[in-house]
Amino acid sequence: YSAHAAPEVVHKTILVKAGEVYDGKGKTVVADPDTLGDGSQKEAQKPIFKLENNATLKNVIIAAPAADGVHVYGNGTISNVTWEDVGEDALTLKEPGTVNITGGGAFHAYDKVFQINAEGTINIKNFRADDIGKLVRQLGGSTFRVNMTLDNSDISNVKDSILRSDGPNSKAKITNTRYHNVKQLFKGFKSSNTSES
Ligand code: DGU
Ligand code: CA
Ligand code: CA
Ligand code: CA
Repeated sequence: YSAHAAPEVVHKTILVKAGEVYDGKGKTVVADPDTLGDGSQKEAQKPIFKLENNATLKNVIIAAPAADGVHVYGNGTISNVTWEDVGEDALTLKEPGTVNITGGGAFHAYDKVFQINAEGTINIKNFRADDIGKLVRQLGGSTFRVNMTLDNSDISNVKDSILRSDGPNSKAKITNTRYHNVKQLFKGFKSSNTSES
C-alpha cells in the first residue's frame, strides 16, 4: 500500500500547444530513460514537456529520472511545478520569450536548474531550491540580453552561484529571498546590472 499513486512514465515528450494549459493536478511524472534520457549530465536528452509559445504547465511533480526537464519555446507560465531531482537541467528557454515561474521548487541539480539559451526574461517567485550548482544560467559565452528576477524565495546549498551570465547586457535582481550556504549570488554580470534587497 502506498499513499501515492505510482509515477506516470513518460515515453515520448508531452507537447503543450501554443496557448494551452497542461494541469497535472498534482501527479508525479518521470522520464523513460530509454527514450528521453536518464537524467545524468549527458547532453542531448529530450524534455518530458515541450511548451509552445504562451503555454502553461502547472501542478506537476517531476521525479527521477527527469531527463532534460521542460523546454520552453517563447513565453511560458510554470506554476507549482517541483523537480524533485533535476536531470541534466530542469528547464530551458529555447526561443526568445518571457518565462514566469511561480511556486514549486528544484532539488539536487548537479549543475544548472534553469538554462537560458535565448534572449528573454525569467521571473522566479515563491520558489524553493536546494542542493544545486546554479539556479539560472545564461548560455555560456552568449551576449544576448537576459533579464533575471528572483523574488520571495528560499535558496540553499548552492555550489556556484544563484544567477549566472557571461554577458555584459544581462541584468539580475533578487528581492526578499532567504539564503543558506550559497557561494555567490551573482556571477558574470556587470556589477551595475545586479541588485539585491
Ligand atoms: O557547454 O553544452 O547546457 O542547453 C555548453 C553546453 C550548453 C548546453 C546547455 C543546455 O551549450 O548544452 O543543456
Ligand atoms: Ca547542459
Ligand atoms: Ca539530480
Ligand atoms: Ca539541457
